[in-house]
Amino acid sequence: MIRSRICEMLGIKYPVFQGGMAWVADASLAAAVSNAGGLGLVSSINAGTEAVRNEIRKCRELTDKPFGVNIMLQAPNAGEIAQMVVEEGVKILTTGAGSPSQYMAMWKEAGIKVIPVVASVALALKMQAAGADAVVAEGAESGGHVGELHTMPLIPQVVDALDIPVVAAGGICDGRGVAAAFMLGADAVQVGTRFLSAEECTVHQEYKDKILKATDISTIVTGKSLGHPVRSLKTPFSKNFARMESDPSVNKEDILALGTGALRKAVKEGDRNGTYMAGECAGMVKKIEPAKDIVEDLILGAEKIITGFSARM
Ligand code: TUI
Repeated sequence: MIRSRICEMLGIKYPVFQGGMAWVADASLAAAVSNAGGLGLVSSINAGTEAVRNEIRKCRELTDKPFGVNIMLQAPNAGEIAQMVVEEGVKILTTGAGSPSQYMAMWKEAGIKVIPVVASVALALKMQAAGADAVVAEGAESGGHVGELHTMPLIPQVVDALDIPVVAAGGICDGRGVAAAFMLGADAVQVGTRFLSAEECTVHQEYKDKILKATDISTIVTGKSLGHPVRSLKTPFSKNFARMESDPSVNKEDILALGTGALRKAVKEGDRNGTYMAGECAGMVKKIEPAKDIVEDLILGAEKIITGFSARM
């Protein structure tokens, strides 16, 4: 069975993290992934700090297995969330979209395993020096907020630079991706897009339908001109967003206003003016199934490839 030092560190059966997807990763999904032997993550992006506290408490009722919280550092309430997770006795944290340096001492003091998401070797090194227990190195194939490097060159460069475990993310969707991540030197994988199709994922049906219909060329990165590049499904809305961005006569405030609240609208309402964040592997997601089947498919699929591998002639 595929196991790594991350499994011992976190007390999980399989080295599979579920991405802490904003608005999406609630107690229902996180508990299902943890119950399946992976690491479920509850997102800090929800209807405010108290709503996140509630999801953490709900998750604890739904699973007795380890789970974590993902903190989106660019959120206005990130500082409040950083405190709240300590109060709630959360044991595992991942962070995204920035550097969590200012919170590290508080979290380490509380005995929390801290696993920042990084998109470059420089930040990975900084996080290791600051006391991170592992990092998630996320390539730009992923959905949502993206960095510049892609998974294939990012993972080995981060692995070579660090001593702590590296979790590979970005474009990993089935056993082939998991096997590849291990070949690149990763100790675990983080998977987001595939879990959008989990039965326990509570996103609007329209979101799931759009993922199931996606092909290889269904995503687009917008927001680069605003300093927030985000990968999402191509829709009339996201294509219009891209057009406005490249039009010098449109001012930045108007573009920003268009994007505000758009992820929530997609997740909760299936709104056509929503942002349907998804990774490049959305085209590989073909059915709705229990989170347990997804976790097992990822692991068993990888094992089959690794044990039976010989080069195709
Ligand atoms: O954070 C993510 N993915 C996200 S966050 C998010 S929430 C959102 N909602 C509405 C609009 C936009 C976003 C959706 N998806 N992934 C982790 C990640 N972190 N990817 C890349 C990074 C990253 C990039 C630059 C981390 C640090 C960094 O530089 C930090 C520094 O200060 O050097």
